[in-house]
Amino acid sequence: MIRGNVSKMKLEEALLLYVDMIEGGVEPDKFTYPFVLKACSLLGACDEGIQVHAHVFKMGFEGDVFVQNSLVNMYGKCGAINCARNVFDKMDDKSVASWSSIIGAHACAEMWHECLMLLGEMSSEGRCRVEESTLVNVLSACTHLGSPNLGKCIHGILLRNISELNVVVETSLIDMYVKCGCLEKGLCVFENMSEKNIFSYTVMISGLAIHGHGKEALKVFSEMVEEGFEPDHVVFVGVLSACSHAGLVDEGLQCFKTMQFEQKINPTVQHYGCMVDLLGRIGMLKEAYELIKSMSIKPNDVIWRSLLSACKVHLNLEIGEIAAENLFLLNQSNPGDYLVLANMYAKMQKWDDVAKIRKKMAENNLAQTPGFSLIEAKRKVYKFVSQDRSIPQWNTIYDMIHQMQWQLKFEGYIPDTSQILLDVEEEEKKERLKYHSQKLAIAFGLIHTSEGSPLSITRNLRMCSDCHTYTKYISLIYEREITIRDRHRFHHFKNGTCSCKDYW
Ligand SMILES: *[C@@H]1O[C@H](CO)[C@@H](O)[C@H](O)[C@H]1NC(C)=O
Ligand SMILES: *[C@@H]1O[C@H](CO)[C@@H](O)[C@H](O)[C@H]1NC(C)=O
Ligand SMILES: *[C@@H]1O[C@H](CO)[C@@H](O)[C@H](O)[C@H]1NC(C)=O
Ligand SMILES: *[C@@H]1O[C@H](CO)[C@@H](O)[C@H](O)[C@H]1NC(C)=O
Ligand SMILES: CC(=O)N[C@H]1CO[C@H](CO)[C@@H](O)[C@@H]1O
Repeated sequence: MIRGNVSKMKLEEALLLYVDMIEGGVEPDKFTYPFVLKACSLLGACDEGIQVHAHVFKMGFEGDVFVQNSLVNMYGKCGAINCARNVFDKMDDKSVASWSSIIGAHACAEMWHECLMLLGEMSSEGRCRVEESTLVNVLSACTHLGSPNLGKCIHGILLRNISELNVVVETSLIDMYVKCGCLEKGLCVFENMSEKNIFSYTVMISGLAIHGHGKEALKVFSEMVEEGFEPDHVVFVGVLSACSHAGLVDEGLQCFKTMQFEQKINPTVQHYGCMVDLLGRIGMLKEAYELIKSMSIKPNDVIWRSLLSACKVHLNLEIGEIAAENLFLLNQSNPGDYLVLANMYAKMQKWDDVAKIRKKMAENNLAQTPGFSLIEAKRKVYKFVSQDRSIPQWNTIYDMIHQMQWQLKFEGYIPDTSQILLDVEEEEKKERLKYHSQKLAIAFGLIHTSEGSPLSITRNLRMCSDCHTYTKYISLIYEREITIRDRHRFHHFKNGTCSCKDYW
């Protein structure tokens, strides 16, 4: 009965049955506990789980591998990672399921490095047979760490070990590939799937969106509808953000209508966020502001932030100030927001206002987050911080930057100094622009990778428009494909153009 109730998700009832059983003097056996613990784990009931653990100990089942696995699972789901680890470390006979449980527990706690370490330990103990569920957890570790090479290894293990991958595993593979920058590989897995569900479509559509392939995302979406899947609100977030990343205004507006009036889905704050982004990027700032005013729910800080940054791109101080005011009512802790506004004032030469904002930041104890870029070369990851000249190979990088500068000038590149906030001479501004972290990373990449090989860079902040233009020229002059990932999306530079088509 306990098992039956657990499988029907009547979890509290299952626990009460267990209590009845104890009170009625019926002695549990080792088959009782996995179900009782599963109920605790699904309920996230850590305190009850600990009590059941005590019973397990008193009854003498603490050495049973099934009970131990259930304990590891339960502690993992409850977020008690140390307790999970304790049980696991004391196990004499670890089964495949035990490894799955402990890896799953670390995945729940978002301890991604540990997931990968455990997979390594597991295979070094000769446990080569792996469960799909374990690998799904490890795949999400790769996704979070942005490591496509490890992800490819896992894909290899899967292909060698499992004759037919199920739809859940394939969907995690797609998610891993697209988020690690390998869109082509993700598409390959997607197209090869024998069975797709709404999650696979959603993952593929959002993947195409972050890579700026709006038209393709819409194509996959219509394929999904033709296959008879009911689109839900999550898919629409993907579709709308695809339109926004690719500047497809008409399509985006159309989808937003379809969603509300045909699918009867009430827009959430995320849908509005995409629409504000879409209208804002293309310069329809009034329309974006009107949309916010018409919202049936309260706009959050994300929405105002996206309007503010659109106002910065299109230099509209009037709406920008409204956006900033509303934003600061909701959130005063993000230095980037102040800088966006200060930037607009700087562009308009309103240095007094710039100073006011700097003062406000100082009062709120907010410092500008330094921009950094990471680049992988020679199997190592190198970090570059903007304006940081204390790096070991500074001289070679300095020479390279100057060589690049010459070539760029020759091709017609003009530095865009409008983003520099300081009230200093034009020459000084140009000098600062040269040493943005992304440029340092590119210079390093050009020196230390073989000719023609692609460069892949991850950065913490959004790219400035000068770095964007600069990288387009570099991809043309040096014939390199350059992929830049920031917190929101990917930019693929090739032959002088960027996949974002300058909407970003
Ligand atoms: C759940 O437990 C109740 C008793 O509390 C029992 O009547 C019912 O049949 C159980 N449900 C299942 C699906 O086993
Ligand atoms: C696609 O599936 C076929 C057979 O089902 C297989 O031979 C091929 O290697 C798969 N391609 C990819 C990229 O997975
Ligand atoms: C403010 O914004 C930052 C950055 O987006 C976020 O991390 C933080 O949680 C927000 N704070 C509030 C109170 O919403
Ligand atoms: C690069 O772009 C130019 C036009 O901008 C085009 O003529 C040329 O064929 C492109 N080269 C490659 C390799 O795609
Ligand atoms: C059961 C099985 O096929 N196991 C294989 C899984 O993949 C690893 C790594 O390639 C092999 O060593 C195992 O033999």
